[in-house]
Amino acid sequence: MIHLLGRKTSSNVMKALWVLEELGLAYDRADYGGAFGGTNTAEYRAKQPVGLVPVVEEDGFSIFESNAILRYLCNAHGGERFYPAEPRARGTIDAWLDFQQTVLSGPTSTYFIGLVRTPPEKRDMTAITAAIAQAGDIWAILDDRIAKQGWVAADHFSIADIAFGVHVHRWFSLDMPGKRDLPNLRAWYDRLLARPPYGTHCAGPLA
Ligand SMILES: N[C@@H](CCC(=O)N[C@@H](CS)C(=O)NCC(=O)O)C(=O)O
Repeated sequence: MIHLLGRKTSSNVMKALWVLEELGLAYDRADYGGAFGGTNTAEYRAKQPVGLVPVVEEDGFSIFESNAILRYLCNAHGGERFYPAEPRARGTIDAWLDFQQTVLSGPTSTYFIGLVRTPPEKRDMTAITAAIAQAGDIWAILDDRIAKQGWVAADHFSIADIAFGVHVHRWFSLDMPGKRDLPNLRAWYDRLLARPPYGTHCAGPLA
């Protein structure tokens, strides 16, 4: 049995939920992080050294970092259709997974936490406005790729779509000044919405 540790409002936990459902795996989930706490214990830190979510456990093995979890679950449970073994196909998906973590996650966190989890009087609107512009430039790169091949890293759905997809719902749901008009990105978001795990776990009300 697979155990997912992490609150379901976390974008990184959503990635794990989404791939678990796409793979048709049996799992349970326990609330950790945010208001639930539980991440400062020695036991939890042994699984995630800085106390973030998510963590996945299976038969005494545990793994952290959401994109590593995506890779592990596909590797361990027959997910080659979402994460091919062929070195170039895999390398391209890995590059976009790293790009999501290193380039996209900074600005998306700034505008999401700023607008959804911070009271209006405490918002740093200068930082939020800059993050919206920065994220718009990154989403425009995705818009261009999607126009050419339909998906983020390949001509089919892959775990790179999961890594970016959890953030695109927030982009389209938030009423933000200066948001770029990106029709191919919107069409891809609509295709993600047609996938049941995305609608169930990743496209609910923002919280
Ligand atoms: N690079 C890590 C980032 C994990 C992360 O930042 N998780 C956030 C939620 S999205 C978190 O744990 N925040 C503190 C909390 O929920 O207590 C990953 O992809 O797993």
